[in-house]
Amino acid sequence: MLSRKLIGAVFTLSALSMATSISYATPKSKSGAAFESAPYATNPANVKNLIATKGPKMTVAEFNEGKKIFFERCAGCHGVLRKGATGKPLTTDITRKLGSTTIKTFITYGTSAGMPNWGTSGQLSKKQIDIMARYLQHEPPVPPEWGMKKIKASWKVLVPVKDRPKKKMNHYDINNIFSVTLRDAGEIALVDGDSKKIISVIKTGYAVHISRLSSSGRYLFVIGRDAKVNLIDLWMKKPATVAEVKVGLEARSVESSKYKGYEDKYAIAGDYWPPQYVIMDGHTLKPLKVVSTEGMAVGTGDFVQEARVAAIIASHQHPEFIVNVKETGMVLLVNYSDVNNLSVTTIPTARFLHDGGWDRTHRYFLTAANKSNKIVIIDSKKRTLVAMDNVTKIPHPGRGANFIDPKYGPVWATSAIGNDHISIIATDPVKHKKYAWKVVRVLHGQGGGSLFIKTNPHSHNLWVDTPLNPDKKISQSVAVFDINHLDKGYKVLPIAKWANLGDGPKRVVQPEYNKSGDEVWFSVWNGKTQKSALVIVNDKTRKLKKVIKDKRLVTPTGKFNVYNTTHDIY
Ligand code: DHE
Repeated sequence: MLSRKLIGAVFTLSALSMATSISYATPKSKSGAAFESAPYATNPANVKNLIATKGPKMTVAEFNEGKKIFFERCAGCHGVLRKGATGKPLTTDITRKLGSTTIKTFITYGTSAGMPNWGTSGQLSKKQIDIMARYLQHEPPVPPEWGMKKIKASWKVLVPVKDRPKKKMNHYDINNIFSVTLRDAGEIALVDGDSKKIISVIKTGYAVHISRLSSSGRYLFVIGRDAKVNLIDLWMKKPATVAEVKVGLEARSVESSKYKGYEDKYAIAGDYWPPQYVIMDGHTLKPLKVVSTEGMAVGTGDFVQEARVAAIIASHQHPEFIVNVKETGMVLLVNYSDVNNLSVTTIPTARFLHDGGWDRTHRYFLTAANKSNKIVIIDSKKRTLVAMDNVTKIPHPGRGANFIDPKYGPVWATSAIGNDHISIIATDPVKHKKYAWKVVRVLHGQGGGSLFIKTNPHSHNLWVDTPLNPDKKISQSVAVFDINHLDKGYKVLPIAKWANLGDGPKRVVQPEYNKSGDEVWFSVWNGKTQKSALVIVNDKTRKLKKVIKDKRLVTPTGKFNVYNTTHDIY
């Protein structure tokens, strides 16, 4: 029986991924591979082979298989150049010293530092492990670049601006539409929050990742892991894609300009590969500027080629996008007032920046440097670093949760992947100065493996998911705290049980509120060939309100309510 607290445990996603896509092997044991090991969208066939004479012998066919396995299983953690990120570096100076036998042992059994047990879990065969051990002793093949020429060639305007509606042409309250990620289908579902009916299912990029809204709430931006951006017009009778572009080979983030005077004007997408961000026209996705994020790492000053772009958030204080560069630990404030002559403020923080969100005033950006176990706080008005708080372990806030703590005033909260901690940081430097930017409370949730935490200004509930916890009871339920009585602990709601779906991992992921803040929606994320659902809870009574089941809801994960996402309410 696994410990409920699981301090220091490794939480993994690929067991689910494996079950959700035909291209993955079926796992035979526990939680499997690391969270970061979602398959890279980069097509290994396009990556040049570098079979070095110094590595152990292997055929071209074996090398190609090694490359495919590496991109599907390993690149997320170790990086495509194998310089290390959340996983250890695997460059040939290291791997050749380790030798085939030791590498095989690591791959087979995993390590306590987080390396999954690919062999004993049955996800890689002995033959595949032997190939991988030899493959890693050859130079890492580098995926191609994806510069402006290729970006432009991929750009399509399907409905020109002049042919788009002049006013909203449908009867939906578009503010209460949810864009639901259908991860393994490469689609999003638009769900009407009022009728709870699916309005349409729209084809997007591969292993689609997040949705964001334009400042007016009219345009929806969706990014796939293959770096394809879809621009969807919610004013159309039946909302559909009006433009698309491929900004790279691997990506996770997209955002739209929100500063006064620039509403809906620009969009930005951040790539994992090539390491770069791309600024686009907000109405057409016309690519305007591509900027590399390669650079020196904070602390060491070492050059990092694979400096991936993690979260991006639009500033409300200046015409700027705030861009997290994961491996260098630099937060970039990219000023778009003159896109031609771009000016960028670079703030050194901590390495492995990942996700984050605003405090309730939308001035301070609180973001996780996850493997550094820190929350970095940026003042977007003064363009400075305010503080870096130590939190444990592997904080993962999503966008975090803002509420008024009865003792400490306005606070922002994050949960964590590596333990049951919910860290609460005070965010009011005016009326609660002595607490500001300090971790004022640590609550204990159901266990580690949490990805998202949520509340709403109209609610006194704080919801904490735990989809990566290896204990099914925990991954299939959600904890809810009463904000006014935080010391009284939490209640558990059996969300997956309520959905009554039959077989499968059925992980409960990402609470999201409706527009009026009286319902909270959860995804019950099952395997690709199994039934999934959306479960809606009455926020006041904490009772089940509705289960949305539909065969089109394939692997639902993130949900983005138009109003809350447009206005950064969380
Ligand atoms: Fe995400 C946000 C990266 C795996 C669901 N994810 C983010 C962001 C980044 C990121 C950088 C912040 C974007 C922003 O705000 O601009 N995610 C990664 C990864 O690198 C990782 C760990 C592995 C990978 O290879 O992709 C990863 N993410 C996942 C999942 O497996 C999840 C749980 C399911 C899925 O759909 O893929 C998942 N990530 C999400 C969601 C958000 C997100 C729902 C947005 C949360 C929000 O409330 O804004």
